[in-house]
Amino acid sequence: MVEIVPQALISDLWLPISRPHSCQQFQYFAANSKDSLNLEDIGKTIQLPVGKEMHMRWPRAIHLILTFFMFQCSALAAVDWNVTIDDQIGSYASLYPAMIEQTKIAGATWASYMQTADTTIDVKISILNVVSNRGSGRSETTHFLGRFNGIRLYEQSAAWELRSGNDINGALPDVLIELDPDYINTQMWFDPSPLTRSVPVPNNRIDSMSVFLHELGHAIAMNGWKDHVTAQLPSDYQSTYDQFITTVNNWRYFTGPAAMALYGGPVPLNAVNLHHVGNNFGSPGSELIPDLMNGVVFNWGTRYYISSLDRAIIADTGVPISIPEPVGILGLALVAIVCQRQRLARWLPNLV
Ligand SMILES: [Ca+2]
Ligand SMILES: [Ca+2]
Ligand SMILES: [Zn+2]
Repeated sequence: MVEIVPQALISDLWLPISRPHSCQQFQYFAANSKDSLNLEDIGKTIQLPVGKEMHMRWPRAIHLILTFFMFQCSALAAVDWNVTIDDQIGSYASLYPAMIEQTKIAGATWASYMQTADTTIDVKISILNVVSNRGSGRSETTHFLGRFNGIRLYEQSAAWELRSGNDINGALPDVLIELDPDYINTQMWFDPSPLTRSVPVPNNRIDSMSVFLHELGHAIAMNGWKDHVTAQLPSDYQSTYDQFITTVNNWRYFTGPAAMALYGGPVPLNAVNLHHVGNNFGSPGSELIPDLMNGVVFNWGTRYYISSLDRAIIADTGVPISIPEPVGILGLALVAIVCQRQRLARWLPNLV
């Protein structure tokens, strides 16, 4: 089990953007809809205006301390992320350790917010030429939940296994992440310190940890079959994410109750790819461009963290993931103390 420093709660803080980017890396995706959730991200590059200035709300040190103690709760969950590399290009052996370690950390970061079963999520990273020249992430299959109002409902198999411990496809991989060699060669920067995420991300590169967190977000929940243009289902089935996609004035929104409560209303989804939040400046949801699961841009030189909104959306899909409440510092400290005691009680049964 990987020991991680849980920096993800800091995602609720926006760190200052130190410099404007004259050229920003645009990452949006289109996806194919098929019988199982076999979807692929397709992206391209455009120029965007400079991002908004954002500021830290709480002192970073206080959050670091609290997140450390909050993580003690997550230590109760026993998800092992088993990562294998399928290098079809054959020239990336030197990056295997970083890819494996970072995917494990990204998975553990997601799981740290969840109430999970004891299980092993097998992730296969395939390095191969894909049309998008970029990356993608998905579960390998789906789990049938039932028929509601005549529509069959499916969750992604990774979500099912995380919450139930049941592996729907046996020894086959549960999650597939695809990385194009061009994406690796020209875009991705592999963080030499993925636990602390403290080394500056180069100005001309996308942060690898952000990529792995993002792709796992798709694999766990933000995926489906609705057509990206029409928002219509292909047939009488939908994903747990699809069910909350709603159209208002020709814009698509996510209308899960937890996400709406947090956001203050329907959450604008990306007009090009429904599996992401936010749109470009001048369109609904431009303030969501800094979100990990945004569909507009992954800035070079920038780290992305799991946001409260990401967690709320995923909670709406049925994954048992915590959604932060505005409890303040004292409330967080109290939870941290309780969790720390629980953790100690687990490892030192005689303590309490
Ligand atoms: Ca498994
Ligand atoms: Ca499996
Ligand atoms: Zn994506």
